[in-house]
Amino acid sequence: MADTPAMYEQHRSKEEILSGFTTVEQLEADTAKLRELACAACAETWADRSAGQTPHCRFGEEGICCRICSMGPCRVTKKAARGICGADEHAIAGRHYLRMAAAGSAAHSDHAREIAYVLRQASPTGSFPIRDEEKLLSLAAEWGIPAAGRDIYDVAHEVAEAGLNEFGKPFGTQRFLSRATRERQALWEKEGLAPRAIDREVSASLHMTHMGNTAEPEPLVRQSLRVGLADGYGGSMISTFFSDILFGTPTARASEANLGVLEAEMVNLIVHGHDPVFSEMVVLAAEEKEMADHAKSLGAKGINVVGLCCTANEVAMRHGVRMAGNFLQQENVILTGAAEAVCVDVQCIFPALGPLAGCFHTKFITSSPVARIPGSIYMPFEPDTALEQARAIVKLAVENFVNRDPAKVFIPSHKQPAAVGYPTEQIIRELDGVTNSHVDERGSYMPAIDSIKAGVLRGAVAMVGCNNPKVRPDYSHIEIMKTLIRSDILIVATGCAAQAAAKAGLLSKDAKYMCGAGLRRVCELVGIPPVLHMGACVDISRMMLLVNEIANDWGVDVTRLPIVGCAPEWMSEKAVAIANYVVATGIDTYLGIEPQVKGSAEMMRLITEGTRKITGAGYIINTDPHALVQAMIDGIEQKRALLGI
Ligand code: SF4
Ligand code: MSK
Repeated sequence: MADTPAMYEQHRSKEEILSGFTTVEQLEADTAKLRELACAACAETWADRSAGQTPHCRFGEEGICCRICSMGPCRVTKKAARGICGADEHAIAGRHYLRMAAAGSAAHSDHAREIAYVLRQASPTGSFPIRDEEKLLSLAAEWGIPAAGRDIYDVAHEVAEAGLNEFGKPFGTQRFLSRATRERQALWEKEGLAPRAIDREVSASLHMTHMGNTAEPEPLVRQSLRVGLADGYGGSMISTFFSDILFGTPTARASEANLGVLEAEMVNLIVHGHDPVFSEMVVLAAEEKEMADHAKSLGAKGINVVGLCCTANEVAMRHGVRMAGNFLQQENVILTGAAEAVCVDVQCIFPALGPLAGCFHTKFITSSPVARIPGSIYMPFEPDTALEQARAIVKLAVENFVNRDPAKVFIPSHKQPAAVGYPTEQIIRELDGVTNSHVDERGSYMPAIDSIKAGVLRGAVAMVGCNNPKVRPDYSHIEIMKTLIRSDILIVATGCAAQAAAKAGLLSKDAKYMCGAGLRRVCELVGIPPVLHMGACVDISRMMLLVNEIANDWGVDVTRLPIVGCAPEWMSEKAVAIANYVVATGIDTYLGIEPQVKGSAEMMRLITEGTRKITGAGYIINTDPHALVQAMIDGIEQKRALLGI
């Protein structure tokens, strides 16, 4: 693997190492070149369409346009302060905000449900055996499901059913709430935020926002927190646990990132989306010798599977599969002219990929009834026949190699080494390697806590979220992360934020040379990069486990920890659900894109200050990344001062 700092240190100076990191300007130059090729191929990209959509409609931007019923659409203006039914700007913006949170929670949770059904069908001889028995048995014990003397698959099926019941159970709240600190659980109970069945919370959100229902903003914000929690401690957490049971809990491993991972002489097959059930099978099928032989018989040197967006995170942290990029890089992959197939499952897939693939030889394959896209080859993926279907997809890609037009190929050379796969279990393992002190049998975060108390580390930031054309793509992510690590603040990252870090080299262990002296010492002692890759966007649930466990080990409430969240380039409804469960967990959340509620002063007050009275945390919003990161550092220092450290 390329990420061997000791080797670099022998041969290269710190300056040489630092000059090898890919800059945002280099990323932008690669994209500009690919856009020229798009023009030549008569294709358009998100940048063209974004120009066509700018300036955005002010009413939509501020959240004060309502089309919830057919008396509308109604817009709030100086002349008309209320919609036809009498809803004011606070009701309209509040309802939209809750609907975004509910849709995000539904998306993550439906992804989880699919995985639960696959676990329900797991068998030792089928496409989906159990790969992490230990995690299965510990979850069975946690959920009171007997395992002694039983076939492991019987246990797995009962755990899957228990998980499925979390979606629609008529009584009680989410099982995984018990993973939060006792203080949080009590607070959620007291404030009426503890989420009931996942589907119930999504459904209740849609009901509340139906015409003629809640018009008061605070209950809408409270329900946003609750439906967010149904995602964070329901859908997303179920997805993460069940994926680990089925595909193995990730461990630290080497990967590489950016468009330079595409290979000119190989069949390039790109997996994109979120659901590991699909991408795991494609990765396995592509590893079969017959497939490689077939590729060679057609003149390719082999098959190169790479990931995009959150699928990249999933397959990188379980297989070391390399990562071609994040959300706004999805079109670039096709524009290289070297993508034989782009196979997608669900979420964050541009419908633009259909027509774009048509300008090149690329086969664009959709696999889920949830994401049907014009211009694609639709191959609905079934767990029973998953491996055969994955083989068919790989074969399609391989046989498309001969259709590649060498005159259209341009693969930018930039790529960076990345150490990926740091779930809580791996972080604990790394810390246990430094000390023998144990709080309990799972190991301890005390080395990290002690470093924070001593000021060697000032704190930690969870960097999450997407790209958004409203800001310079990846610039906010990368600038903010570089400033944080320079300031001795450790980062955990997921989703497209983690991909941005990977493209800039911040997931490599060499990134310690960009850190302040304290963080660099920790990185060297523990043997970790300064930005720890925790997975896909559903894996923000892993971050919640981490923060709650740290709070327990430290013995303080989550709100008092010098730990914050940041989504500088967020765009999706899932991000709204996430931001709500992060705030509900007591973690201040710094946003670089304004939520679309600006037209309501009351909603702005509620999401920045009002939630503080309920959960102890809120949003801090600033579209200038430099101001945002400074606010974050100030916020962390303020929390340190309150702790007296
Ligand atoms: Fe207009 Fe009220 Fe209908 Fe919304 S719910 S479209 S504000 S009449
Ligand atoms: S893929 S939700 S753009 S992180 Fe999870 Fe990236 Fe955001 Fe999609």
